[in-house]
Amino acid sequence: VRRAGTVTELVGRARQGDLRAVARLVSWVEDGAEQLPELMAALADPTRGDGDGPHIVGITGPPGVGKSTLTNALVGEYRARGDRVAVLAVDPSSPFSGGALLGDRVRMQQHATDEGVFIRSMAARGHLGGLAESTPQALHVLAAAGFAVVLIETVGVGQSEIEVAGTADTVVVVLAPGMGDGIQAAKAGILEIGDLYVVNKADREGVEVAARELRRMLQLGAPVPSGGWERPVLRTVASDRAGVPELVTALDAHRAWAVGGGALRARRHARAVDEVSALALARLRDRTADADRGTALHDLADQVVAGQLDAYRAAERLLAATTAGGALSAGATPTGSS
Ligand SMILES: Nc1nc2c(ncn2[C@@H]2O[C@H](COP(=O)(O)OP(=O)(O)OP(=O)(O)O)[C@@H](O)[C@H]2O)c(=O)[nH]1
Ligand SMILES: [Mg+2]
Repeated sequence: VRRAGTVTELVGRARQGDLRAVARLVSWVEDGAEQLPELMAALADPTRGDGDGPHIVGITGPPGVGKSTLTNALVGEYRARGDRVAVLAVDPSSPFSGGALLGDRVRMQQHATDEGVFIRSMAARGHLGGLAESTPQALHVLAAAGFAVVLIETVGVGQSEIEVAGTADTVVVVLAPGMGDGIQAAKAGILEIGDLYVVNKADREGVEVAARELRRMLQLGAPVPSGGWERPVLRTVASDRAGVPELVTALDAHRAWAVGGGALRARRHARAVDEVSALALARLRDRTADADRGTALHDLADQVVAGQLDAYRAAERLLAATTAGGALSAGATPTGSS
Protein backbone atom coordinates (compact mmCIF):
# COMPACT_ATOMS: atom_id res chain seq x y z
CA VAL A 1 0.00 0.00 0.00
CA ARG A 2 1.43 3.33 -1.08
CA ARG A 3 1.59 6.25 1.32
CA ALA A 4 -1.63 8.21 1.74
CA GLY A 5 0.38 11.41 1.33
CA THR A 6 1.06 10.56 -2.29
CA VAL A 7 -2.60 10.97 -3.26
CA THR A 8 -2.91 14.34 -1.53
CA GLU A 9 0.34 15.54 -2.99
CA LEU A 10 -0.47 14.47 -6.55
CA VAL A 11 -3.96 15.93 -6.35
CA GLY A 12 -2.49 19.19 -5.08
CA ARG A 13 -0.10 19.31 -8.01
CA ALA A 14 -2.84 18.37 -10.48
CA ARG A 15 -4.99 21.22 -9.13
CA GLN A 16 -2.09 23.56 -9.94
CA GLY A 17 -2.23 22.28 -13.52
CA ASP A 18 0.92 20.14 -13.31
CA LEU A 19 0.60 17.93 -16.40
CA ARG A 20 2.88 15.20 -15.04
CA ALA A 21 0.68 14.82 -11.98
CA VAL A 22 -2.40 14.73 -14.20
CA ALA A 23 -0.80 12.04 -16.39
CA ARG A 24 0.06 9.98 -13.35
CA LEU A 25 -3.47 10.17 -11.96
CA VAL A 26 -5.04 9.27 -15.32
CA SER A 27 -2.73 6.24 -15.40
CA TRP A 28 -4.06 5.22 -11.99
CA VAL A 29 -7.54 5.35 -13.44
CA GLU A 30 -6.54 3.24 -16.44
CA ASP A 31 -4.80 0.71 -14.25
CA GLY A 32 -7.60 0.57 -11.72
CA ALA A 33 -5.04 1.42 -9.05
CA GLU A 34 -5.86 0.54 -5.48
CA GLN A 35 -5.74 4.23 -4.47
CA LEU A 36 -8.72 5.07 -6.70
CA PRO A 37 -11.32 5.29 -3.91
CA GLU A 38 -9.04 7.60 -1.97
CA LEU A 39 -8.26 9.60 -5.10
CA MET A 40 -11.91 10.06 -6.00
CA ALA A 41 -12.67 11.21 -2.46
CA ALA A 42 -9.86 13.74 -2.72
CA LEU A 43 -11.17 15.01 -6.06
CA ALA A 44 -14.77 15.53 -4.97
CA ASP A 45 -15.76 19.17 -4.79
CA PRO A 46 -18.94 20.03 -2.87
CA THR A 47 -18.77 23.69 -3.92
CA ARG A 48 -19.28 22.78 -7.58
CA GLY A 49 -22.30 24.34 -9.24
CA ASP A 50 -24.18 23.89 -12.50
CA GLY A 51 -22.02 24.84 -15.41
CA ASP A 52 -18.83 24.51 -13.42
CA GLY A 53 -16.09 22.22 -14.58
CA PRO A 54 -14.83 21.61 -18.07
CA HIS A 55 -17.00 21.60 -21.15
CA ILE A 56 -16.86 17.91 -22.05
CA VAL A 57 -17.16 17.51 -25.80
CA GLY A 58 -17.49 14.08 -27.41
CA ILE A 59 -16.31 13.79 -31.00
CA THR A 60 -17.49 10.70 -32.78
CA GLY A 61 -18.23 9.41 -36.25
CA PRO A 62 -17.19 6.81 -38.80
CA PRO A 63 -13.51 6.01 -39.40
CA GLY A 64 -11.48 8.42 -41.48
CA VAL A 65 -13.91 11.36 -41.58
CA GLY A 66 -11.35 13.64 -39.94
CA LYS A 67 -12.17 13.44 -36.22
CA SER A 68 -8.53 13.67 -35.15
CA THR A 69 -7.77 16.49 -37.55
CA LEU A 70 -10.83 18.33 -36.30
CA THR A 71 -9.90 17.67 -32.66
CA ASN A 72 -6.46 19.08 -33.37
CA ALA A 73 -7.97 22.15 -35.02
CA LEU A 74 -10.31 22.63 -32.06
CA VAL A 75 -7.37 22.49 -29.66
CA GLY A 76 -5.72 25.25 -31.67
CA GLU A 77 -8.88 27.33 -31.61
CA TYR A 78 -9.45 26.98 -27.87
CA ARG A 79 -5.79 27.67 -27.15
CA ALA A 80 -5.97 30.84 -29.22
CA ARG A 81 -8.49 32.24 -26.75
CA GLY A 82 -6.50 31.03 -23.78
CA ASP A 83 -8.52 27.98 -22.72
CA ARG A 84 -6.63 25.01 -21.32
CA VAL A 85 -7.64 21.86 -23.17
CA ALA A 86 -7.44 18.13 -22.49
CA VAL A 87 -7.86 15.49 -25.18
CA LEU A 88 -8.79 11.89 -24.50
CA ALA A 89 -8.45 9.69 -27.56
CA VAL A 90 -10.43 6.57 -26.92
CA ASP A 91 -10.03 3.33 -28.80
CA PRO A 92 -12.07 0.65 -27.09
CA SER A 93 -11.27 -2.08 -29.60
CA SER A 94 -7.49 -2.13 -29.62
CA PRO A 95 -5.72 0.15 -27.17
CA PHE A 96 -2.23 -0.78 -28.24
CA SER A 97 -2.29 -1.70 -31.90
CA GLY A 98 -4.24 1.36 -33.02
CA GLY A 99 -2.29 2.83 -35.90
CA ALA A 100 -4.79 5.64 -36.00
CA LEU A 101 -3.93 6.66 -32.46
CA LEU A 102 -0.24 6.57 -33.23
CA GLY A 103 -0.94 8.87 -36.16
CA ASP A 104 -2.95 11.11 -33.87
CA ARG A 105 -0.01 11.44 -31.55
CA VAL A 106 2.17 12.58 -34.41
CA ARG A 107 -0.49 15.02 -35.58
CA MET A 108 -0.91 16.36 -32.07
CA GLN A 109 2.80 16.93 -31.62
CA GLN A 110 2.46 20.61 -32.33
CA HIS A 111 0.69 20.83 -28.97
CA ALA A 112 3.07 18.47 -27.20
CA THR A 113 5.15 21.19 -25.58
CA ASP A 114 2.18 23.39 -24.69
CA GLU A 115 1.62 23.33 -20.93
CA GLY A 116 -2.02 24.24 -21.55
CA VAL A 117 -2.72 21.03 -23.44
CA PHE A 118 -3.00 17.50 -22.07
CA ILE A 119 -3.30 14.64 -24.56
CA ARG A 120 -3.84 11.03 -23.68
CA SER A 121 -4.83 7.90 -25.54
CA MET A 122 -7.03 6.03 -23.13
CA ALA A 123 -6.71 2.30 -22.75
CA ALA A 124 -8.59 0.11 -20.33
CA ARG A 125 -6.23 -2.17 -18.50
CA GLY A 126 -7.85 -2.02 -15.12
CA HIS A 127 -10.52 -3.92 -13.29
CA LEU A 128 -13.31 -1.53 -14.13
CA GLY A 129 -14.21 -3.55 -17.18
CA GLY A 130 -14.06 -1.02 -19.96
CA LEU A 131 -13.51 2.48 -21.17
CA ALA A 132 -17.12 3.39 -20.60
CA GLU A 133 -16.40 2.75 -16.91
CA SER A 134 -13.00 4.39 -16.64
CA THR A 135 -13.60 7.51 -18.74
CA PRO A 136 -15.80 9.21 -16.11
CA GLN A 137 -13.05 8.71 -13.54
CA ALA A 138 -10.49 10.30 -15.83
CA LEU A 139 -12.91 13.21 -16.27
CA HIS A 140 -12.90 13.81 -12.51
CA VAL A 141 -9.12 14.16 -12.64
CA LEU A 142 -9.27 16.56 -15.59
CA ALA A 143 -12.00 18.62 -13.92
CA ALA A 144 -9.88 19.01 -10.79
CA ALA A 145 -6.94 20.04 -12.96
CA GLY A 146 -9.03 22.96 -14.16
CA PHE A 147 -9.20 22.33 -17.89
CA ALA A 148 -11.76 24.56 -19.58
CA VAL A 149 -12.49 21.96 -22.25
CA VAL A 150 -12.11 18.20 -22.54
CA LEU A 151 -12.34 16.74 -26.03
CA ILE A 152 -13.07 13.01 -26.15
CA GLU A 153 -12.39 11.51 -29.56
CA THR A 154 -13.72 8.02 -30.09
CA VAL A 155 -12.70 5.80 -32.97
CA GLY A 156 -15.50 4.10 -34.81
CA VAL A 157 -19.21 3.99 -34.19
CA GLY A 158 -19.80 0.83 -32.20
CA GLN A 159 -21.87 0.64 -29.05
CA SER A 160 -19.01 1.35 -26.68
CA GLU A 161 -17.92 4.39 -28.68
CA ILE A 162 -21.44 5.72 -28.50
CA GLU A 163 -21.45 5.09 -24.75
CA VAL A 164 -18.21 6.99 -24.35
CA ALA A 165 -19.56 9.83 -26.46
CA GLY A 166 -22.60 9.75 -24.19
CA THR A 167 -20.42 10.78 -21.26
CA ALA A 168 -20.03 14.19 -22.91
CA ASP A 169 -21.95 17.42 -22.25
CA THR A 170 -22.03 18.02 -25.99
CA VAL A 171 -21.72 15.36 -28.68
CA VAL A 172 -20.34 16.29 -32.09
CA VAL A 173 -21.00 13.76 -34.84
CA VAL A 174 -18.55 14.12 -37.70
CA LEU A 175 -19.32 12.88 -41.20
CA ALA A 176 -17.74 13.43 -44.59
CA PRO A 177 -19.13 13.70 -48.12
CA GLY A 178 -19.46 10.72 -50.34
CA MET A 179 -19.99 7.94 -47.88
CA GLY A 180 -23.70 7.38 -48.18
CA ASP A 181 -24.07 9.34 -44.97
CA GLY A 182 -27.77 9.03 -44.40
CA ILE A 183 -28.13 5.31 -44.42
CA GLN A 184 -24.88 4.52 -42.69
CA ALA A 185 -25.41 7.10 -40.00
CA ALA A 186 -28.92 5.86 -39.29
CA LYS A 187 -27.65 2.32 -39.04
CA ALA A 188 -24.97 3.24 -36.59
CA GLY A 189 -27.46 5.07 -34.41
CA ILE A 190 -25.51 8.29 -34.53
CA LEU A 191 -28.52 10.29 -35.65
CA GLU A 192 -29.81 10.00 -32.10
CA ILE A 193 -26.70 10.98 -30.22
CA GLY A 194 -25.49 14.19 -31.86
CA ASP A 195 -26.05 17.68 -30.49
CA LEU A 196 -24.07 19.14 -33.38
CA TYR A 197 -23.34 17.63 -36.76
CA VAL A 198 -20.28 18.43 -38.80
CA VAL A 199 -19.78 17.59 -42.43
CA ASN A 200 -16.01 17.72 -42.60
CA LYS A 201 -13.91 17.69 -45.78
CA ALA A 202 -16.10 20.47 -47.11
CA ASP A 203 -13.39 21.06 -49.71
CA ARG A 204 -14.51 17.83 -51.34
CA GLU A 205 -17.22 17.29 -53.87
CA GLY A 206 -20.62 16.29 -52.54
CA VAL A 207 -20.61 18.38 -49.40
CA GLU A 208 -23.90 20.08 -50.38
CA VAL A 209 -25.60 16.76 -50.96
CA ALA A 210 -24.24 15.28 -47.74
CA ALA A 211 -25.35 18.26 -45.64
CA ARG A 212 -28.80 18.32 -47.23
CA GLU A 213 -29.24 14.57 -46.80
CA LEU A 214 -28.15 14.82 -43.20
CA ARG A 215 -30.61 17.64 -42.45
CA ARG A 216 -33.36 15.57 -44.04
CA MET A 217 -32.45 12.54 -41.93
CA LEU A 218 -32.39 14.65 -38.78
CA GLN A 219 -35.84 16.05 -39.54
CA LEU A 220 -37.25 12.65 -40.40
CA GLY A 221 -35.85 11.09 -37.28
CA ALA A 222 -37.67 10.78 -34.00
CA PRO A 223 -38.58 14.03 -32.20
CA VAL A 224 -35.49 15.94 -31.16
CA PRO A 225 -34.36 14.13 -28.01
CA SER A 226 -32.58 17.12 -26.60
CA GLY A 227 -35.69 19.23 -25.94
CA GLY A 228 -35.67 22.51 -27.80
CA TRP A 229 -32.11 22.47 -29.05
CA GLU A 230 -32.08 22.87 -32.83
CA ARG A 231 -29.29 20.57 -33.95
CA PRO A 232 -27.09 22.46 -36.38
CA VAL A 233 -25.32 20.95 -39.38
CA LEU A 234 -21.98 22.69 -39.85
CA ARG A 235 -19.29 22.37 -42.46
CA THR A 236 -15.57 22.33 -41.84
CA VAL A 237 -12.30 21.80 -43.60
CA ALA A 238 -10.48 20.58 -40.53
CA SER A 239 -7.13 20.40 -42.29
CA ASP A 240 -7.03 24.19 -42.72
CA ARG A 241 -9.33 25.10 -39.81
CA ALA A 242 -12.05 26.54 -42.03
CA GLY A 243 -15.37 26.51 -40.20
CA VAL A 244 -13.72 25.61 -36.91
CA PRO A 245 -14.27 29.03 -35.25
CA GLU A 246 -17.96 28.64 -36.13
CA LEU A 247 -17.91 25.18 -34.59
CA VAL A 248 -16.50 26.60 -31.36
CA THR A 249 -19.24 29.25 -31.37
CA ALA A 250 -21.86 26.50 -31.80
CA LEU A 251 -20.26 24.45 -29.01
CA ASP A 252 -20.39 27.48 -26.70
CA ALA A 253 -24.03 28.01 -27.64
CA HIS A 254 -24.91 24.40 -26.82
CA ARG A 255 -23.10 24.63 -23.53
CA ALA A 256 -24.95 27.84 -22.60
CA TRP A 257 -28.27 26.27 -23.61
CA ALA A 258 -27.54 23.11 -21.60
CA VAL A 259 -26.60 25.06 -18.48
CA GLY A 260 -29.60 27.38 -18.72
CA GLY A 261 -32.26 24.79 -19.49
CA GLY A 262 -31.16 22.10 -17.07
CA ALA A 263 -29.98 19.67 -19.75
CA LEU A 264 -26.47 19.72 -18.37
CA ARG A 265 -27.65 18.76 -14.92
CA ALA A 266 -29.75 15.94 -16.41
CA ARG A 267 -26.77 14.58 -18.33
CA ARG A 268 -24.53 14.78 -15.33
CA HIS A 269 -27.13 12.93 -13.32
CA ALA A 270 -27.35 10.19 -15.97
CA ARG A 271 -23.57 10.02 -16.02
CA ALA A 272 -23.40 9.64 -12.25
CA VAL A 273 -26.04 6.89 -12.35
CA ASP A 274 -23.93 4.97 -14.88
CA GLU A 275 -20.74 5.59 -12.97
CA VAL A 276 -22.05 4.53 -9.57
CA SER A 277 -23.70 1.39 -10.89
CA ALA A 278 -20.60 0.46 -12.91
CA LEU A 279 -18.44 0.81 -9.81
CA ALA A 280 -20.87 -1.19 -7.70
CA LEU A 281 -20.93 -3.98 -10.29
CA ALA A 282 -17.14 -3.97 -10.55
CA ARG A 283 -16.88 -4.34 -6.78
CA LEU A 284 -19.37 -7.16 -6.85
CA ARG A 285 -17.34 -8.90 -9.56
CA ASP A 286 -14.20 -8.53 -7.48
CA ARG A 287 -15.84 -9.94 -4.39
CA THR A 288 -17.34 -12.83 -6.32
CA ALA A 289 -13.90 -13.56 -7.72
CA ASP A 290 -12.53 -13.57 -4.19
CA ALA A 291 -15.22 -16.01 -3.15
CA ASP A 292 -14.12 -18.10 -6.10
CA ARG A 293 -10.55 -18.12 -4.85
CA GLY A 294 -11.76 -19.24 -1.45
CA THR A 295 -13.79 -22.35 -0.84
CA ALA A 296 -17.21 -20.78 -0.31
CA LEU A 297 -18.29 -20.59 -3.93
CA HIS A 298 -17.11 -24.14 -4.46
CA ASP A 299 -19.01 -25.31 -1.38
CA LEU A 300 -22.12 -23.67 -2.80
CA ALA A 301 -21.44 -25.29 -6.17
CA ASP A 302 -21.08 -28.70 -4.51
CA GLN A 303 -24.43 -28.22 -2.79
CA VAL A 304 -26.03 -27.33 -6.12
CA VAL A 305 -24.57 -30.42 -7.76
CA ALA A 306 -25.76 -32.58 -4.87
CA GLY A 307 -29.27 -31.16 -5.22
CA GLN A 308 -29.21 -29.69 -1.69
CA LEU A 309 -29.52 -26.16 -2.97
CA ASP A 310 -30.86 -24.64 -6.16
CA ALA A 311 -28.63 -22.27 -8.13
CA TYR A 312 -30.84 -19.23 -7.42
CA ARG A 313 -30.66 -19.69 -3.69
CA ALA A 314 -26.94 -20.36 -3.95
CA ALA A 315 -26.55 -17.08 -5.85
CA GLU A 316 -28.59 -15.24 -3.21
CA ARG A 317 -26.34 -16.61 -0.49
CA LEU A 318 -23.25 -15.61 -2.39
CA LEU A 319 -24.62 -12.10 -2.87
CA ALA A 320 -25.68 -11.77 0.75
CA ALA A 321 -22.25 -12.78 1.93
CA THR A 322 -20.34 -10.60 -0.52
CA THR A 323 -22.42 -7.47 -0.12
CA ALA A 324 -22.35 -7.74 3.68
CA GLY A 325 -18.66 -7.20 3.19
CA GLY A 326 -17.89 -10.35 5.12
CA ALA A 327 -15.59 -13.05 3.92
CA LEU A 328 -17.45 -16.11 2.75
CA SER A 329 -14.91 -18.37 4.30
CA ALA A 330 -11.56 -18.23 5.95
CA GLY A 331 -9.97 -18.67 2.57
CA ALA A 332 -11.60 -15.63 1.03
CA THR A 333 -9.77 -12.31 1.00
CA PRO A 334 -12.02 -9.28 1.26
CA THR A 335 -11.23 -6.50 -1.22
CA GLY A 336 -11.40 -2.80 -0.63
CA SER A 337 -10.54 -1.04 2.57
CA SER A 338 -13.82 0.61 3.44
N1 LIG B 1 -9.55 16.98 -47.92
C1 LIG B 1 -9.63 16.95 -46.62
N2 LIG B 1 -9.00 15.98 -45.95
C2 LIG B 1 -9.10 15.96 -44.61
C3 LIG B 1 -9.87 16.91 -43.89
N3 LIG B 1 -9.81 16.62 -42.58
C4 LIG B 1 -9.04 15.52 -42.47
N4 LIG B 1 -8.61 15.12 -43.68
C5 LIG B 1 -7.76 13.95 -43.99
O1 LIG B 1 -8.52 12.77 -43.80
C6 LIG B 1 -7.69 11.72 -43.31
C7 LIG B 1 -8.28 11.13 -42.06
O2 LIG B 1 -8.25 12.12 -41.06
P1 LIG B 1 -8.29 11.75 -39.51
O3 LIG B 1 -8.33 13.03 -38.78
O4 LIG B 1 -7.21 10.79 -39.16
O5 LIG B 1 -9.68 11.01 -39.41
P2 LIG B 1 -10.31 10.23 -38.17
O6 LIG B 1 -11.77 10.38 -38.29
O7 LIG B 1 -9.67 10.70 -36.91
O8 LIG B 1 -9.86 8.75 -38.46
P3 LIG B 1 -9.94 7.50 -37.44
O9 LIG B 1 -9.48 7.97 -36.10
O10 LIG B 1 -9.03 6.49 -38.06
O11 LIG B 1 -11.38 7.06 -37.44
C8 LIG B 1 -6.31 12.32 -43.12
O12 LIG B 1 -5.53 12.03 -44.22
C9 LIG B 1 -6.60 13.81 -43.03
O13 LIG B 1 -5.50 14.58 -43.44
C10 LIG B 1 -10.54 17.93 -44.65
O14 LIG B 1 -11.23 18.79 -44.12
N5 LIG B 1 -10.39 17.89 -45.99
MG1 LIG C 1 -8.70 9.60 -35.30
